[in-house]
Parts: sequence; structure tokens; C-alpha cells
Amino acid sequence: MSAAELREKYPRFHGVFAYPYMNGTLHAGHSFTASKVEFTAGFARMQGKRVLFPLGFHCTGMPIKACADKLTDDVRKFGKNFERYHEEEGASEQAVLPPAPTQETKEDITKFTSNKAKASAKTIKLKYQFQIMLALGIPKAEIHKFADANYWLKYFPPLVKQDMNNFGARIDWRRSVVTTDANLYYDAFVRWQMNRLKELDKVQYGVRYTVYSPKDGQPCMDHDRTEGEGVGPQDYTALKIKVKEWSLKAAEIIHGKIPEMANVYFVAATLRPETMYGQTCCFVGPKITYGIFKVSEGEYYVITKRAAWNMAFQGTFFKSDHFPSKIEELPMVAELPGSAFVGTLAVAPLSIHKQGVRILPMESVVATKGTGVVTSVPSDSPDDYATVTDLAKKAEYYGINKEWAELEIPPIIETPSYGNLTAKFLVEKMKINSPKDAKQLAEAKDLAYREGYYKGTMLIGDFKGQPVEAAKPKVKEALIKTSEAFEYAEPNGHVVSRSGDECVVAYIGQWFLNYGENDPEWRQQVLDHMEANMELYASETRHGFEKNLYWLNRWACARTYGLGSKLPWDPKFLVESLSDSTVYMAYYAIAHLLHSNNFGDQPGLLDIKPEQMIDEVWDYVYCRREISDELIKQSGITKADLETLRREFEYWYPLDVNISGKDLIPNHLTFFLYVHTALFPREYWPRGVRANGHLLLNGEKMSKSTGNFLTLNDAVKKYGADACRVALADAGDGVEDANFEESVANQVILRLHTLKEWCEEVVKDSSLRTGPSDNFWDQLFENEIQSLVHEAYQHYEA
Ligand code: ANZ
Repeated sequence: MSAAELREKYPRFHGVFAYPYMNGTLHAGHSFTASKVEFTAGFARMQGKRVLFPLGFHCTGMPIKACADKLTDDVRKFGKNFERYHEEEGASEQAVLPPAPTQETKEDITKFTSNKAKASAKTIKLKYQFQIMLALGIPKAEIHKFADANYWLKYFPPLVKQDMNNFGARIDWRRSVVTTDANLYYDAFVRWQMNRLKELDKVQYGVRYTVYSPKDGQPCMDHDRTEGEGVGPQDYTALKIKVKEWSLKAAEIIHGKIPEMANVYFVAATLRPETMYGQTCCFVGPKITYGIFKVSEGEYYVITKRAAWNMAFQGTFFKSDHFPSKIEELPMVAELPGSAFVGTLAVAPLSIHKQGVRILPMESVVATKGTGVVTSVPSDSPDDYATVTDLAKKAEYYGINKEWAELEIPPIIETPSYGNLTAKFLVEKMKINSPKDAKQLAEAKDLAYREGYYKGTMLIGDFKGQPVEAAKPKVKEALIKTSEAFEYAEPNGHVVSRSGDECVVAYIGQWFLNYGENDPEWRQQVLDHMEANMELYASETRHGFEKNLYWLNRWACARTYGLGSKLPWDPKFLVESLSDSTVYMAYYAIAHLLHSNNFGDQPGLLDIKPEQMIDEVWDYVYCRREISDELIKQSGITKADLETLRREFEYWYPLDVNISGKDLIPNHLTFFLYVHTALFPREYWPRGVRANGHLLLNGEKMSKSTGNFLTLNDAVKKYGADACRVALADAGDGVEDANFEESVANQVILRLHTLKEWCEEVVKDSSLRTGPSDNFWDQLFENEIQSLVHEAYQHYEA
């Protein structure tokens, strides 16, 4: 019988929810997602289907390892039982804190701040990892064991299993697995995927700008962050403005620190290289501290330390195989306040003012953006126009020569709406009187930039007459070619890694999955499949996918720090956590045949060893690819066993539904579709995705820091499984936020209790009814019940 015939004869349902990350137990949010599979699975069973509802345990990535490493430090510092620790201010061991954080909340247990009692909620920042573990309810004497990352993998899965069982979930635990090379079968499965994706050219190597953690020594993607989700690199043109004559103050401070013959540059970060012809001065923040950094014997840069730290990972000061680990390694030769530079004369590339422009003060320079050095183009930048006007007006107050701020402002760009001095036009039209009018200036800046970019024409320079849109990259390229500028990038916002490190942007070689616009055929294939063959339950989910498929690009898929499976062809890298979990649903189908416990150290039904699972075996099982006798021999697996594996898979695949929080649409769920279409024959591509809204608790956001938080274990203990199930079923079905109401759970207990009592009483009372049950009232009752069943059925189906 073919697999299709078998499915016809014995209909089946296969549903999963995104496997949880094992740095804690499950909270009500997980339970909500799980309940969707649970109820669908229950309904499928009642329809007479065979049901597969498995659950694995995700352990790949940084967080577990980062916490374990912190504990190692704590043990070293305070002893195995932390006996050398003496309470410090602001950190209390006694604090009663809520339970473990988990993947879906994206909170970090290294940032655990809370007190359970809502009324007395006060923020206690726990400083050490061992304190956080205590707060999770782990006995002090046990905590040191968590310094071994593998211990987490042993500790949390059984708790999760127990919680789910207490909740009454119909999970087939024979299919469970922990990810990473802690289970060598799963490890072989990940290697197979990566090898095949590479052969298909879906995995590539390239050098690019990536948000990066210097401390971890590797890229820091969304899931590795505690702050700055969605923040990417922002590219600037870094313009080198060469010092011609120092201000007196600066000359004094740097005397003897820089060789006479060396060139020093103020490096300004700009998004508008095409306007450089119109530079009339260059701004520094008078109160900002700048460093002078040595690039080579003859070249020094004036920038903020923060910018230098970013440049350190972009080839300016160090080679990519020698990245620094501490900011002290930066080659800084002097440190000065911005005010000291005021009056310095410097030569700005392309500027019409060939004799040089002055360094002038600007209060609104942001210390944490760009290099802290801002070149001034008053023709096209409203901020700059407002500032030079103000400087000229109050030259004395600022301690500058008036004429420094009064250099001619040449027209650079012609625009249809604002003429050829856009900034002057807008500042005057909007009646902006001072550089402090931040809100209006921001508005003017936006208008100026858009008008210039989309409608502007160059009035000057080599690209005179060309649209700005076309000229911009050409001017940039020309400046870089003549070494008057270089590319610079930094995170487009504040990013903190899970290890607590402030991230930078690095220019590094890395392995990436070639999602998105660089492989348009692949993307189209996913889109077509989604539109034509998938049940997505809500139009928001469809739009979410469409938007993301359009937007998502290459994804760095390898790391050096954390837990995981090694990249087969470059074993210094580990497969990143969202990239080793794209097709694991296919693994569940055969997991019990391979092994009988999470770690795969006990054989499964077929007595196959992990090393026998060579790539061609996975191909045979999953991809309808045949396997030669020679390879069968090499694997040592019998033909009959191979067929068993394949049949099991072909019965359960394709997956009916993958359910998760909507926050996974932009990553996990999209990757899940991409990789399925790349690796599997079309008939095994997924059939459904359901995305949930976030679960509120009693109408408010769940949060450990306010105490409005519930674990699955807490909920089941408090209300019992049945009441929890009803309250979750009642919480909501759509993509909008759902709500778990404890009052509903409470009411349900009461109602279930009353119902049970009533049933028992009625059954006990033999006087209520006698004789055959086919009179009119019986039929009426039967009919009523049937129509309720019918109605319920329709709701389940919907
Ligand atoms: C020259 C120029 C000409 C600029 C022009 C703008 C308009 P956003 O879009 O906000 O990133 N800038 C750079 N670093 C700065 C800092 N630390 N504090 C304040 N301003 C800073 O803005 C980028 C622009 O803001 C940069 O482009 C720079 O001014 C300024 F017609 O350079 B521009």
C-alpha cells in the first residue's frame, strides 16, 4: 500500500508547537500555544484520526551557555555553595521571585528584576547568576551543577514533561529529543540539512556588516539579544577632514603625542555624501569627549571612543583575525573635550572652500551616533543652517570669530518644492528660530532629505545635472577611491547581547542562509506555496509572511559561542539556534525508531547507531531519493529498516500545522517554510501555520517585573488541569492579544463542580425516570444534544 493510500485508509493529524528553549520551565504563554495543538489534536482523535503531537527541547544557542559560564565565575569567586558571598547593597537573596523565563518572552534571566507580591512589587536587580538561580527556586546546594551547560539539558526537560502531563496534554513523549550534539542522532540530522543546503547553494560565505558582540566574539542576532531586537547595521560615509592648523588649546594638549609629519583627520559620518561640495564648517559637540586614534604611522583620526570601538571591528585598526576583546586595546593617543578643537582649520574634501573650514561647536551633536563629528552643509541640512545662523549671531558668546560661521553657502541641489537652498527655505518657512527647536528641525530634516533624494538634481561637481538618487552612490564611490572617505557602519540603535555586552557592527566573513532577494526563485517558491496550499487561519498571518518574505534577507547561520551542532565543513562554527530548528518536525516522525530517550544514548525500536545515519540515509527517508547498495552497506542499516523509516515519515508528513506566537513569523516560521521547500519533495511541504497573539494575564501584559506572571505549573496547581484548559480555550483565537482570566478559571472550577454534583444527584435519584427511553421528550433531548454536538463540531473545524 502506498503512503497516500495508507493515509486515506487511516487518516492522521500531525501538529507541533515551536519547541521551547530549555533555560526554564513553561509559562502560561507557552501553555496557550500548546493548548492550540492540544485541542486540535484532541478533536482529530475524536474524529478517529491517528494523531502525532510530539515535543522536543531546544537547547541550541547562547543563553544556556552564557548563564553556565556566569555561574562558573560565581563559584570561582564565592565557593561551591557561595559561602564567601556577603550580601551587597541592592542584591537580596531573600527576595521571593517568580519562576524561570523562557524563550517566548524574550526576557533574559540575567536581568531578573522583580518581587512576586504584586502589591509590594519592588525592583531588585540580582547581580549574580547564582542569585537568579535561587530566585528560580533551585536549592542552593544544587546551583553549582548548572555551571555545566549540559546540566540544564538534563534538568529542565523532565520538568516540562511533568508540567505538560499535569496539564493533560496528549504528547507522544517517545519522539522527544534535545537539540545540539548532546544527541548524536539529532546532530547527524542537522549536519545533513546543512550539507544539502550548501550543495544547493542556499548556504554561502561572504563578508558583510553584522551586529556583533566583542565580548562573545561573534555576531549577535535578534535571538541573542536582551535589547535592540530588529536593529541592524546603519551604513555611513566616513569623510576625512584633514587638519591644517590646530586651535591653540588642542595644539597644547596634543603636543608631543602625535608625530609632526602625521596627518590628523576629523572623521565625519554622513548619509549625504552628494552634498559634500557645500561644506562650510565641521561641528563637534563641545561637551563630548573625543579621542585621537592612531590608524598608521602617518594617519590619526579624531572621533568618539564609541565610534573607534565600532571601527575596530571594521578593519580600521585591527585585522579580522585579531579583533580586540577590550576597549582599552584601542590605539588612543589623546583624549580631549570637543570645546578644545573649536577654531581648528581643516580641509573638507570636495568643499568649494578649498582654503579650509573651521571646527565649530554644535550643542545638538549626539554622542552616541556616528563619529560625533558632523560635517556642516547649511544649504541642505536644516540643523546645520540653524546652527551656523545662531553661531554667527552670537559669535562672541560662543567664543568664535564671526566670519568662521559666515562662509558662503553655495547651492548644491535644485529641488522643485524648496528651490536650491532647501535648508534655508525650510528653516525660514517653518519659522525655526534656534538650533534648539529639535522637533521642528527633525521634521524639516525629513522633508529636506526626501525632497532632495527623490526630486533633487545636482548643480555642481562631476555629476552635475544628474538626479541625486543616481549621484549619491557615485560621489561616495569617488571619495572612497581617493581615500578621502571610507565606509563606516554602526548599530542603528542600542543593542545588548545576552551576555550583557554592548554590541558594535563588525565587517566579517560569515556563513549565511541566502534567504530573500538574492535568491528570488526560492522566495517565489515559498510565496506560491503559501498562497496556494497553506491554511494560515488569519489574514494577519498571511500578510505577516508576505511582508517578511519581501523584507528578510541573508541570515547569518553560524556562531562560535554557545551550544549546538558543528558546521560539517567548517567545524569551528556552530549552527545557529534558529537555523538548526527549521525542519525538526520531520525528525519527530522517526525519532522513536532511532532512540528511546532525549539524549539518544538508549537505542530506539530499530537499533540504529547515530554514525549509521549518513546523509544518504536521510535523503532516502525524507526525499524519495534512492540509495545504492554500496551506501546501504556503508551505513550498515538493513533495507527493511530503511523502508520502515521512510514509511513512518511518509505517513506523518506533510505537517498539518505548526503553531507558535506571532513573534516567530519574521524568523522561525519563515525559515521553516524556506528550508522545507529547499530540502523536501513538494508533497511534503507544510500545510498550515497558526500564529497566536500574545497572552495577557488578567488583561495585563505578563511580566516578571510586575509580578503579573504565571507558569504552567503554578496555573495547574492553582486551578487544576480542566479549569486551566477551559480558561485557555476561552482566552482567544486570533492574532490579536489573547487573555487568560484567572476569574474565568475560578468560575470554571465552580461550574464543573456544580455540574458534577448535579449529575451525581440526578443519577442517584431513581424516581426521576423509568421505562424505555424513546418517548417524545427523550427524542427531543436526543435531538438537542445532537445539535449541540454538531455545533461544537463546526466550531472545532473552523
Ligand atoms: C552631511 C549632511 C548634509 C547631513 C545634509 C545631513 C543633511 P540620521 O538620518 O538621523 O542618521 N549627524 C551625523 N552624526 C551626528 C551626530 N552624532 N549628532 C547629530 N547629527 C549627526 O542623520 C544623519 C545625518 O545627521 C548625517 O548626515 C549628519 O549630517 C548628521 F544635507 O552629513 B549629515
